[in-house]
Amino acid sequence: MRIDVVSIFPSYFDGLTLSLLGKAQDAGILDLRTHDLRTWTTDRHRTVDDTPYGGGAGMVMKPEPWGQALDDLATGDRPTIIFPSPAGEVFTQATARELADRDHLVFGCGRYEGIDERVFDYAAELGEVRLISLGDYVLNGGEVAVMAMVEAIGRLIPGVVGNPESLVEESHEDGLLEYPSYTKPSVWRDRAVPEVLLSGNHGAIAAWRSEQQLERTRERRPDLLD
Ligand code: 6GU
Repeated sequence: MRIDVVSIFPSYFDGLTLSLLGKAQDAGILDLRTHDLRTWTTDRHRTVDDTPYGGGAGMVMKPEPWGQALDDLATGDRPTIIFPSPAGEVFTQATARELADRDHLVFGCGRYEGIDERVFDYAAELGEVRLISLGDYVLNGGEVAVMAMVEAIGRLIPGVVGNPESLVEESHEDGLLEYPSYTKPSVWRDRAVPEVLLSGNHGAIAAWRSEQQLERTRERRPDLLD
């Protein structure tokens, strides 16, 4: 899979060279390229923003650098073009699964009060456009949101996570929260590991874990059970 990320702070994404996603890039499974939006400016000050038409607080990202960037990165293969935005659809594990199936993703990180609206319309001529939010709170820009999305998507690409079985027993994969985990010692600071996990009875362990998943989901995330 190829992923392009356009940002005025490309060094945010240095962290994605660490750990499993770094290994996936070394192995050629993931081709992740980060780009500085200012590369596509033409003026001496490399300007990416301007005042909003109609007035109001803050600055708006100019359309021209984004147009040039998209022309260079969405070259005929009709990628999925994702703009992180608190005004977008909410990102879930289902979104991650859907996007992990694509060959080419382009992420455009907005800053300031946002990107000139015409950019989204133009991008739709080059690929499938998605505005995606991490949730109902506001970040200063799309970079941190894109890091989260790239990690959630990247780990679903076959071969990125060494043991594919560890993918299926996680929170959200079956619509429920994950069951609790324990390791040695069996008693720690007067707290014992639940007896059933030491029993060797695999049927009883599976039943206990399912019960724990349901109970936790009911308690912490009742919205997932609706
Ligand atoms: Cl995707 N962007 C910004 N700026 N804020 C957010 C977000 C995205 N998701 C939640 N808050």
